Amino acid sequence: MPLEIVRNDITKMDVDAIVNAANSELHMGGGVCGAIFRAAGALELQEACNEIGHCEVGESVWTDGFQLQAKTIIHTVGPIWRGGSHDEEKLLHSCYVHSLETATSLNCESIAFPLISSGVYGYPKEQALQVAISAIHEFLMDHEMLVYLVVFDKQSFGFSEKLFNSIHQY
Ligand code: AR6
Repeated sequence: MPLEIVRNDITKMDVDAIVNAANSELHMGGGVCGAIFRAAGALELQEACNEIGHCEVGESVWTDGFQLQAKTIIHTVGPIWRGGSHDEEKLLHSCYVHSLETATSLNCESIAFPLISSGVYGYPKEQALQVAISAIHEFLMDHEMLVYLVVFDKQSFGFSEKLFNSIHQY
């Protein structure tokens, strides 16, 4: 199956590209963003991000992976959860599609995503997981890529097991 859900630290993933849950200013932040900056080399990565300058919510930009195993970092900006009626789902879906299209244009054969928006940005984890899975599945209908969805915290992993069990029981 070309989509795998794994529990890991995304900075350890041996893939062509990893995705960062970034902010629009492309500044080093906390959460997965902080971990990626630290592992890649914060100064160099921030310099590369500064050259790009900005990324819209639901879109993506890319930089070198610097000291990561992954040769590319795709930075995407998820929506901040504001109750669910402010296009959050559409924008989150777009983050995955945009990042996968960027990876395709860079000839990546493998990519790892964190659960975008599900931390500091407050998107409910179970719903964030469903949006991620459906966007990735849609993309894989007509593209070849090995896609990992990396869940980090125990709660997200629990939801992913539940969701996969319910898929299997269908
Ligand atoms: N590997 C994989 N997943 C991780 C890791 C890791 N090392 N560390 C945390 N997570 P968040 P957001 C999970 O807050 O909600 C930043 O400051 C975490 O458990 O990193 O999109 C940015 O600069 C959660 O499920 O991203 C932005 O300002 C998921 O990653 C803002 O936060 C996403 O949590 C973006 O917020």
